Amino acid sequence: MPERLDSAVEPRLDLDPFSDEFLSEPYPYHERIREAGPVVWLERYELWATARFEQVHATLRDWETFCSSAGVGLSDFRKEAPWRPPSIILEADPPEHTRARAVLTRVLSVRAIEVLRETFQQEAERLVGALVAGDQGAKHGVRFDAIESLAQAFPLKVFADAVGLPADGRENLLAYGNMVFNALGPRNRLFDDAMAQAEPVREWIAHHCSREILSETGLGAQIYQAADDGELTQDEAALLVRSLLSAGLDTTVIALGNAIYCFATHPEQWQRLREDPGLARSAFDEGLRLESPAQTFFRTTTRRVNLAGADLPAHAKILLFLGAANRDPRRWEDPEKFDIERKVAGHVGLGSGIHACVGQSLARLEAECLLGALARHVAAIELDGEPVRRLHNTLRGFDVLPVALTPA
Ligand code: OVV
Repeated sequence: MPERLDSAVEPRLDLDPFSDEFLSEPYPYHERIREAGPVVWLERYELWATARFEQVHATLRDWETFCSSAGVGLSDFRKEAPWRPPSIILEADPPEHTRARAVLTRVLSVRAIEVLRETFQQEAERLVGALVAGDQGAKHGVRFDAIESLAQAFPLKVFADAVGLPADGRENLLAYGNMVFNALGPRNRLFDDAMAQAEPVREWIAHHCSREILSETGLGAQIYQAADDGELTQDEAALLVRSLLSAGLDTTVIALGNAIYCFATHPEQWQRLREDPGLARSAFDEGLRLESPAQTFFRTTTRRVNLAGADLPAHAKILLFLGAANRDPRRWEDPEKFDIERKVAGHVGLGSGIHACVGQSLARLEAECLLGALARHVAAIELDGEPVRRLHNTLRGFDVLPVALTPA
């Protein structure tokens, strides 16, 4: 007789998906996990995991069996106290989730967001125009860090304005977003460093969730309006503003940085975008598929369940490798190819099901405006030095991305 039930579990892998080695170059590890089986047991964390598209997708969609209210990170909220009061949308299940989700779905709908398009477009033109004009004269190319000057600068202006935040201190959203997503992983060095960096801004964040701080017309005010209309309590409104501040900035910064990296390393795809800037929106999604900003999320089983032959007990954590599912050759032709004309709809870079990214229209609008402006004003974009990767428990992206642009 085996000593423990789980000793019979196959296949077992002794990988640490939150080690520097794994996070620096995850794709060969993803392949090992995907090819070991549809569902594997990660010994290090005593945890189930799946890296195949079919199982990741099915798990995301079955919220009754794979719940979010025990946390969507490694930590089980039923066993460990969360580092902050749980999100009422991310870390909740129906019926509680439904009410919060309805408010953000409305406030962030394609139609509601459309009023921001002109402002976003003007800001993208202004930002790209200024960069391309350059200080040193543009003839020999313009060199800068695309993370700071594009991927951060644009959302820090347009997203924070859209929410209704004052100009002062908005860069605090970066350290906070970094913390929120790192906290989904184990309490390793990345977690501790992120916490140390975020500690000084936590009070600022809490203060900027309050009604008095936010402009009267922004997305934050619209959430408080839902509270006035009886859909939420005032405290719930503050927590939903906190969700915007947690998940709305760092994610798009990383996604835009990754898209620029993909183009800088695939010049022929840049030329395709230049020929047809209308491809900007789906090019952004192709970047989300190939270099998924949110690499992983967890779920927790609510009952015993058989997933593709694996017998999971109730209250078990399962790690979903979204970034690996998005490169599963069972689902994608030439998965490692960056092809802005592929049929990319259906990727799980923004999740799937009831918890799929509620801000995705806003993210896509930002990307469409920024990449569109670049496509019109930039003839060529190349790497101009070694990018510096950010090692992170959840997010995959760059801290520094040196590029050289040739103005159009
Ligand atoms: C890390 C994360 C993702 C999505 C939503 C939230 C946080 C939230 O705070 O609601």
